[in-house]
Amino acid sequence: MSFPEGFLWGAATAAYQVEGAANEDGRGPSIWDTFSHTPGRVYRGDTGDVACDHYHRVEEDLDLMAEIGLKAYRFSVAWPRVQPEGSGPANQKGLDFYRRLVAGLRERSIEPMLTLYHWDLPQALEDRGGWTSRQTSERFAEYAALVYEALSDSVSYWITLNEPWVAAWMGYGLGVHAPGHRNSEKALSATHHLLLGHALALEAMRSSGNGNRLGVTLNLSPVRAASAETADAEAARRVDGNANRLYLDPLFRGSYPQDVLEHYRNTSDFSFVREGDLQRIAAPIDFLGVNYYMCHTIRAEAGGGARELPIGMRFSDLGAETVLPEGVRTTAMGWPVEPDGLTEILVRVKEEYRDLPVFVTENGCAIYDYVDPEGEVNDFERVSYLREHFRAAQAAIERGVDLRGYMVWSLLDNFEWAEGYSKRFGLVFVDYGTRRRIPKDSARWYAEVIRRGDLEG
Ligand code: GBH
Repeated sequence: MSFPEGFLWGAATAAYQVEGAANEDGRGPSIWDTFSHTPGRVYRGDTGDVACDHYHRVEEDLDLMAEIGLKAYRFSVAWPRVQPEGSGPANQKGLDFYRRLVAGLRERSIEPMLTLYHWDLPQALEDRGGWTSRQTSERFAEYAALVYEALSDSVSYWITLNEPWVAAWMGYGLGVHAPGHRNSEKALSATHHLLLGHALALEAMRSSGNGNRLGVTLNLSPVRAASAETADAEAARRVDGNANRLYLDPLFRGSYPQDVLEHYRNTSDFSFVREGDLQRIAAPIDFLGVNYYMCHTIRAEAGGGARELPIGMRFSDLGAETVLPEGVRTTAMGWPVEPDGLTEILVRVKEEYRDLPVFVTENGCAIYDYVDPEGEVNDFERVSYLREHFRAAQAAIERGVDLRGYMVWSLLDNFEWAEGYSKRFGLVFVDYGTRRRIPKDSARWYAEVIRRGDLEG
């Protein structure tokens, strides 16, 4: 079976991970500049100062996209390029970069998909409370309006937020991402203000009235209990509440899940949730973006755990921990490879929440890529990973999911947040000494899939 006609095969990146040029053309500092320049926060002290130098190599990167035959490209706009201080009039030089990028995409018939927020909050706003402040939601809507005014004629797909769970919990709860707070009350308040920011931005963009499609991207993971024990099932339900329902319920049902509110009743009084907020958050979206990487297999926290787990997987405050299911492969991130979870989560959104157009806005894997003596990158593991996940997407389509496109994470190897440059997700290898780009075998394989429109061969 083939993918639907017009299916948007694409690849994704995010501003801070690829652009570099951190101090050019009026860009202000973001929380990720501050965080990455704080010793001990990012592996080996890596920063996004130069990254892939995409800001200066955008023409070359556009040509690479065309070579692969991408039908779509998902990128994010750096808020601190547009508003160096997080408020006030637009910095035209910042907007110009994205105007050039979008024009280059259009020339090559590649559909742009724009994300307004992929975690690079202007530092000036963090200094006033960041996402724990309601003001930030309002500033975000103003920023969205500026970008929309500049690009709504040339960009049809708009994503307000990338992964509010990660921004809130990894940034404000677990402290492993910028701004590095470790406080669940802050993570809950950040969650609400991110969702409110999404709502206000959507209102601002809708009010200029044109036919563009507006949505939001969530990272979603099926959650499975590690055993039939009641304690494990309860722990799995808590993780599902925190990771999935805390975002899906307000967006599609206009309410926070009762069990999650109950779980955190001693952590927060939720006074940041004001009358009318949830109704606004539940305003209809035109599509949902789903970033899928893995399932969570959960057991009740054992205490004195048998092995070290990556910090994010401890799900602080949930009395739960992740286990690696028997016989499951892992990627270089240590994440389990579970393609059927993609089918499951897409079907769940349709059956439990809403049957709406969906995009896989990210999926991909890190492996230990290297350039062989022939100058090639033979990433057959990435090819199998992608093939299996494309099949899982196909299975979801067969089960009635209205899947419109698939963005592979990522076009390029890039700054992998707390892991710095040590983890490579790209279809294209980046030599960080010279910034030379080398398309991997997976890029050629993907080009073939796109050309043929099916997975055979
Ligand atoms: C995406 O995040 C990001 O959007 C992208 O910028 C990034 O480069 C890419 O993935 C690869 O990391 O919470 O640690 O228990 C994905 C983030 C990964 C968060 C899986 C939840 C579950 C493991 N998600 N993670 S953990």
